[in-house]
This record gives sequence, C-alpha cells and structure tokens, in this order.
Amino acid sequence: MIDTKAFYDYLSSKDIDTFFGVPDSLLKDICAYITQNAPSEKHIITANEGNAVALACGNYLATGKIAMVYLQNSGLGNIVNPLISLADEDVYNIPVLFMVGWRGEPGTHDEPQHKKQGKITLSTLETLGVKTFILEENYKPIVDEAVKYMKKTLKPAAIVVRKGTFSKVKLELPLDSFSMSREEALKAMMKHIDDKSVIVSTTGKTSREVFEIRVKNNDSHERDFLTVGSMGHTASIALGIALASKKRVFCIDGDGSMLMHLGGLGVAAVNAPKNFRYIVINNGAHESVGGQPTVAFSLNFKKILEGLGFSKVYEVKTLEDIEKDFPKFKRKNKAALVVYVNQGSRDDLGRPTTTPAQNKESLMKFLRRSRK
Ligand SMILES: Cc1ncc(C[n+]2csc(CCOP(=O)(O)OP(=O)(O)O)c2C)c(N)n1
Repeated sequence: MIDTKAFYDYLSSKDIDTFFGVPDSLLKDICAYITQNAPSEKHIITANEGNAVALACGNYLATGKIAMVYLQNSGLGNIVNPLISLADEDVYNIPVLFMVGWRGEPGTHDEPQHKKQGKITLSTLETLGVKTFILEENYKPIVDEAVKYMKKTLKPAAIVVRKGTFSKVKLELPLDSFSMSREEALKAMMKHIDDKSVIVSTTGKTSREVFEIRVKNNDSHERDFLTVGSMGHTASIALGIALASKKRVFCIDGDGSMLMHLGGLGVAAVNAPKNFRYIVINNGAHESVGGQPTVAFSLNFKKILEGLGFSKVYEVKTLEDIEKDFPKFKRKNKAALVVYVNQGSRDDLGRPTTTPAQNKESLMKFLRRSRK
C-alpha cells in the first residue's frame, strides 16, 4: 500500500502540484488528500473528465507546468475528444499526467458496468497515444519516468491505479444541513409514484437505494431503469422513454450527474413531452464515490431548471415538504423538483441482484404491455 501523503508530496517535488478531475471510489483516498491539502486555485473538481483535460491544457498555457487529471476509467470516454483534438502531439502537443482508477481490472470482481471498461483500459490508453504505467508500491521510479517522458515529448502519460493502492484518508464531510438522507427522500417520493409510472434513476447509490426500496416494499423492479453506468445521461435516457411512451417517466438524477452533461438536460427540458418529470437529488457532493463536493451548493438549481425550460420547479428540504409538494409536482406536466438531502448512506447498502440485461428486458416488457 502506498502512503497517500508521501505520494502527494513526491508529486509536488516533481512540480506536479495542480489537479483537475472527477472523483472515483477507487481513488477516494488520494482524491480526499488532494481536496484537503491542495490550495483551492490548484485543485478543481470538474463537471466531467473532458473539462479536466481542457483545464489542464489552459493551466499549461499559462504556466508551462504539467497538471494531473484524475478520473475513474469510466471517464475515459469523456476525455477522448479534448485529448485527441487539443492535447495531442498532432495538434497543440500539451502534456497532461492522468491518474486513472482501474475499476473492473481483469481478474478482480466488479460490477457489470465496469467489466468491459476494465478490460479495455490499457488498450484504450495505448490507442489514444498515452504512455501508460501501472502504479506500484515502489512508485518513485514510475513517477520519475512519466515526468521525464512528458517533459521530453510534451505528450500525455497515465498512471493506472489498482484497487486498494493508497492508504486511508478520511474526507471531513460538511455537517448535516438538511433533515433527510437521500434514501429517506427516495422512500417518501416513491410512495407517491404509482405502479403505472416509470423511474429512471441515476448512477451510483441512488439506483442501489431505489432497488432496495422496491425489495423492501415487495414491489416489482419492472418499472425502473437503473442507470448503473453512463453517468450524466439519465435525463436523456428518461427523455427517450418519455417521448416514445405514454407512461409518466420520473427521472431521478444526482447533482453531480446533472452537472456532468448539463446541456443534455436543457435539450430534455425543451423537448420534454407532458409525461416527463425531472427530479434532482442535491447533496452537493459526489457521495457515491467518497463525498467530494460538486459546485451544486454554489449554484441556484431552481433558477437553472427554470432557465432550462421546465414548466414549474419545486424545491423540498423535509419529508413534510415532500408530502405537501410531491403530489403537485406529479400532476404538473414537465415539472422539475429539487430535493435537498444530507450526504450519507447505509453501510450495508447492497447492489442490484438483477443484471442490467434483466433490468432492460423487464422494463421493455412493461412498456410493451402498456402500449397495448
Ligand atoms: C463518466 C463517469 N465518471 C465518473 C464516474 C464515477 N462516479 C460514479 S457515481 C459518481 C458520483 C455521482 O454524483 P451525484 O450524481 O451527485 O450522485 P451522489 O453520488 O451524490 O448520489 C461518480 C463520480 C462514473 N461512473 N462515470
């Protein structure tokens, strides 16, 4: 196991002291250390991984220094365009040091959405022309070689990180500001969602909680689409269903997911049919992967959603608010709801026991039945 502080200090000694990225559960400890120790102008948690590459390039233009971009391997797709059409040697030739969390590493157990990504992580980086190193206990020669290579060629390099590589760092979470947890809010809202409606829930613990609430209520999962991967695309999936079905579709998003592809939500709002309802659970954080903050609490979500074109935006902060406002929200075509919750989840929260393929089949059956 690598001492997280020592690794951070070693990067700094090599002049890598600026960080941009989207947090990852596997990089949780190093992300927590960076969040708590890098000065605010040298660390930005970005909306998506592509933004982080662009920020690193901008930073290089102003300083001539190499920045680090951290990401889960699920975010490799988001970096492809700025990597290939901005940083690449055939374009601006700007070095970036990636630190990539290797979910789904072959030979390890992981969730279905990580398996393919894990298998193709090294070959993807190779195809993208990124010189790649796997981080090992003896990390100094690896960092030295990566830095030497980037300085010589001005090309990007990546350090791929296996599960359990870094020593524990506890991220100090903000004190609770609201009265409910995400799971309590979900339970309360799902009581109001009838068995003819569809739920499309976002990546991370939200979908895991939706699944377990159904189990506890002895309810079928056939009306839910659990977006286990593809963070940021929940609203577009929900729009796709809503446009082609008569069912009411409740999209349950997270603040990090909403911000990751905010443009998609604008398109969804403008094109939403009457049966589309949008809910964002705002805990101001990437709670599912360690609780690193998003910028959500510095933004006005109500105004953003109004500006995007939702017909009416409700805000709820308590279970009583949900009892009062959810029925109105449900009746109002193209409405949106912002739900403020504290961070946190049960330690024994499980994962869906059905596969993504089973989830798809049963939802499609449900939607087909209802078309008749
Ligand atoms: C493209 C991509 N980047 C990063 C991740 C890792 N990841 C999974 S859930 C999550 C946080 C989601 O935050 P939010 O939508 O606010 O929901 P919360 O976890 O707070 O409930 C992240 C970063 C991912 N799955 N996909």
